[in-house]
Amino acid sequence: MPDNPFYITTPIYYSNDEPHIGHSYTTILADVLARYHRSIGKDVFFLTGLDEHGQKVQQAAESRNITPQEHCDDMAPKWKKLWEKLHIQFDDFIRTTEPRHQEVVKNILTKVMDAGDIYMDEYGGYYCVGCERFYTEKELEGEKCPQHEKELEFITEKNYFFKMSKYQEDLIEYINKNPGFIQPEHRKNEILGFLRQPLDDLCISRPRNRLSWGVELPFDSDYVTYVWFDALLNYVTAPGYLGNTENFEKWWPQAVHLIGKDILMTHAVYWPTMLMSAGISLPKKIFAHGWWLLQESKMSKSLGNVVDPLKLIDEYGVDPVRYYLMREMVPGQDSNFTVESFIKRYNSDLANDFGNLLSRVTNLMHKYFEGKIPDWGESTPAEDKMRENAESTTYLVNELMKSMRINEAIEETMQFIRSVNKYLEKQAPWKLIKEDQKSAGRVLITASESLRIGAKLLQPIMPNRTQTLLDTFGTETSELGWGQIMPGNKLKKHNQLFPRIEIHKNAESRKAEGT
Ligand code: ME8
Repeated sequence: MPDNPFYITTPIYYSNDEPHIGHSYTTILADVLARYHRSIGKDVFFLTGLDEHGQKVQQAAESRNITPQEHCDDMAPKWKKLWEKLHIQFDDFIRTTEPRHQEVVKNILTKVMDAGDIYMDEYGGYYCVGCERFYTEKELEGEKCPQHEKELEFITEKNYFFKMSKYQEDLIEYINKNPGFIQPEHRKNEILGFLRQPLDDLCISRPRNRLSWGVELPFDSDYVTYVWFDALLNYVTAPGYLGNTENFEKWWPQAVHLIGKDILMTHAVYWPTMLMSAGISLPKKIFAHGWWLLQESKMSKSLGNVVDPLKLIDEYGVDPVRYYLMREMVPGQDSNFTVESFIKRYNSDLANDFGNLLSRVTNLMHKYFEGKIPDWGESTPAEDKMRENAESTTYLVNELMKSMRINEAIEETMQFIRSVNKYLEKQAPWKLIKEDQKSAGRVLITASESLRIGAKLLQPIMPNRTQTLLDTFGTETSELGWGQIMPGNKLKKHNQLFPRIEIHKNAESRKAEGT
């Protein structure tokens, strides 16, 4: 069994809505990390799924005149279909309505109750259905939810509470002792700042007569729990908290939770304190990325500024969408999604730098070497430099991928690809061929090997198109090291890897579609 298991999770998304670009981003990021860790020989467990209980789902079902379960059963395949379209290779897809999960919720609630950490109280607070949580006055801006900017309703009712405050000091100590626990750094500081104020206890129930769509409390059948005391537990359900101790012990200590910054508080404060109370160790890392922003006003006016992942996939293919999302967002900061920047990025990086290079190299080999990869020949300092460059890029990209700096890993790889373009320009094999066929061959195999390595480095991000490139050269090995390409291999025919997107044509077709 490979060492160092790698367990990666996405949030489980609310099943009341259709997936959009933001959900796609987190899930692609998890898939890229999962693929990368598989490629370096780690044993990977990649979990995603759906959060199916709560008021939002109940309301969505009511508005469709169907039961919440019917609504959830209808929505789950839609999410799975998008993930399939985005080539997401998850290992488990959890739904909170599954019996395996509800058993865990009841089990952990019982443990927390037995630890003396749950009590009943009458409570008044501002409830946001969007966030599915109460806000205290000090957290609000006026009477509006800071996330949804909606007026909130003040609700008073008897409910069960979790003594979150009891664990405040332990949590602060844990965060300070484990600097990598909350990432990026500024998010950790945000949480530590928040923890300087006394922590409130957490309302974890709803009376069944107000909300029935949740997990029944094991100690009071008039109440249900939903969303946070339900959903967060999915992360321990899936690896086998109940029923598969060996599996659980293998995966759980390695858990990396990828989330958006909107749910940082619930993951970095609620979740660790719940685990402390239940006597379960904490996950390895919580990584909160920023938001994709859509500038509505500009969107309708500017060129093709439509932000719909499904449409983009249909129009430009999955790999370019994955590439753009991974390249464009600096994790930890917000990013604007516009089709203009997508097209610009596509044309410059993928069509010009990467795809063109493959076409140029293979065209020359078809023209002068009967469509075969030429021999290495004697290397000169220029080839030695390319090799050094490939090796240092590989090293750096590995380091960046391991620390989840995907955008930087991509940029390093693209700089390397640009250096291959420069090498080719400078060596000009199309001129060399006239007097020195061997040297022209040496340049072409060197450029091909560099391209192969570039494709391997980009494979977790663009699994399909990079495979086309690797198939073109017909190398059997999946090794990254220099010198794997086989002289004499016949090139396989390939379509243009990234055909240039013509902006005018595009604008017209969008106009015709009325978008
Ligand atoms: O919060 N930019 O589910 P949710 C980037 N069920 N990421 C975005 C985004 C955007 N504009 N919009 C959404 C829930 N996301 C709970 C989670 S987990 C135990 C329970 C992504 O459907 C991002 O990962 O509202 C964010 O945290 C998540 O979707 C919220 O999904």
